[in-house]
Amino acid sequence: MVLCTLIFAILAIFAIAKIYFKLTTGWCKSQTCLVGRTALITGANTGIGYETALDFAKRGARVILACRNKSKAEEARLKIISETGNENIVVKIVDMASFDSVRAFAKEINETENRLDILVNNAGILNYGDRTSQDGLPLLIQTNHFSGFLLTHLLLELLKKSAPSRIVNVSSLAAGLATKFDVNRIEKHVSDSDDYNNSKLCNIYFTQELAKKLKGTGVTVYSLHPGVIKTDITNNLTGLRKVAFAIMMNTMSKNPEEGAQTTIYCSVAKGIEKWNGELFAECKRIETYKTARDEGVAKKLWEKSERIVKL
Ligand SMILES: NC(=O)c1ccc[n+]([C@@H]2O[C@H](COP(=O)([O-])OP(=O)(O)OC[C@H]3O[C@@H](n4cnc5c(N)ncnc54)[C@H](OP(=O)(O)O)[C@@H]3O)[C@@H](O)[C@H]2O)c1
Ligand SMILES: *[C@@H]1O[C@H](CO)[C@@H](O)[C@H](O)[C@H]1NC(C)=O
Ligand SMILES: *[C@@H]1O[C@H](CO)[C@@H](O)[C@H](O)[C@H]1NC(C)=O
Ligand SMILES: *[C@@H]1O[C@H](CO)[C@@H](O)[C@H](O)[C@H]1NC(C)=O
Ligand SMILES: *[C@@H]1O[C@H](CO)[C@@H](O)[C@H](O)[C@H]1NC(C)=O
Ligand SMILES: *[C@H]1O[C@H](CO)[C@@H](O)[C@H](O)[C@H]1NC(C)=O
Repeated sequence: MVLCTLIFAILAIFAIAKIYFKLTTGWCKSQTCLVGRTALITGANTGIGYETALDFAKRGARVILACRNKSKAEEARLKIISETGNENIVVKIVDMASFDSVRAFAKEINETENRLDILVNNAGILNYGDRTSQDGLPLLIQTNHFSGFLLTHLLLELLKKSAPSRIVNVSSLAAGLATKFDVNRIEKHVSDSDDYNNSKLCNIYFTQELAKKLKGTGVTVYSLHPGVIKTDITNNLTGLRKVAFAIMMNTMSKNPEEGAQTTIYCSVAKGIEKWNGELFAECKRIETYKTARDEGVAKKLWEKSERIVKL
């Protein structure tokens, strides 16, 4: 009897949480048309990135799916074309775990595309153990921060040429939990969980500093936290973290379409330029996390990242 009541209570809490999250999900209502515009999304073959690409395709954009796996990306491309009728969808291969790959990719985009109106830095991983990349950095930090930093720099000229244009950086709630972030040690592995949180804090700091540097160019930049979304990102977890995330993902989480709304909002909503450099959630600007308020750290992270990616 007691057990039944307990189980019922737990289920009720999950149900209430789910309803709460459904009701508070922000939807991007912008009607912005993207005909004649080009958008590039990293990690666009699945999850939030796929839904973002699908939305841009519906708006008529030329959409570049920047992915590491050709067969997965081709499959996504065909799905988007069949769902939207927009045939202007292209696949370009980039591995965000390798600076060489990012450089080669950016070079090709710069040489072959006439314009770039929207860059969405979305690709990210949650768990890769303590693996080191071929560039000698923790794989997670490189994928989630340094490669996006490098890619954004290499595409800036094209973005400026296409102004008004936007850069959108998909961060996470986890950035707010990065209380032990040490900018002097960002290139060092701590633990999967710390590395993820730190990398997502880097996304926010990078956005702030970039916004300052881009003042007056017509290029604006935003970071956001998408919420908790059921995607492939937790596939690789093990042990307790797997169980914890599975419970979270299967109870209170959003679906990828819901999860993509704030990314879409930051990419297309009119009149948000006054919030250049700021953080968004549920299609609204929010106060940035306490962990992300040190301008000195933002500046230092920038300088350090420049050195590490060899700009
Ligand atoms: N899901 C959530 O609850 C949540 C919450 C907060 C923030 N986010 C952020 O949202 C973003 C998208 O995540 P998601 O949940 O949509 O995850 P996902 O379904 O796992 O998608 C991640 C995408 O990134 C790609 N990717 C990973 N490593 C890459 C690499 N080295 N080179 C190129 N592409 C790579 C993946 O490609 P493959 O398919 O080839 O692996 C995939 O397309 C991430 O930045 C994540 O941190 C997610
Ligand atoms: C790409 O994805 C497919 C389908 O999931 C998989 O079979 C293949 O091994 C992947 N290729 C690479 C190079 O990772
Ligand atoms: C991009 O291409 C232009 C010419 O199309 C060239 O002048 C410029 O140096 C290139 N920039 C980068 C970063 O490769
Ligand atoms: C999962 O993590 C292991 C290392 O822990 C790595 O070898 C593997 O490539 C990862 N796979 C995915 C899909 O993230
Ligand atoms: C990182 O963030 C997650 C939530 O995404 C949290 O559960 C975890 O405790 C944080 N890790 C650390 C080391 O603070
Ligand atoms: C922006 O966010 C994306 C996705 O999390 C990440 O891959 C990229 O490195 C970030 N860019 C910077 C410069 O932090």
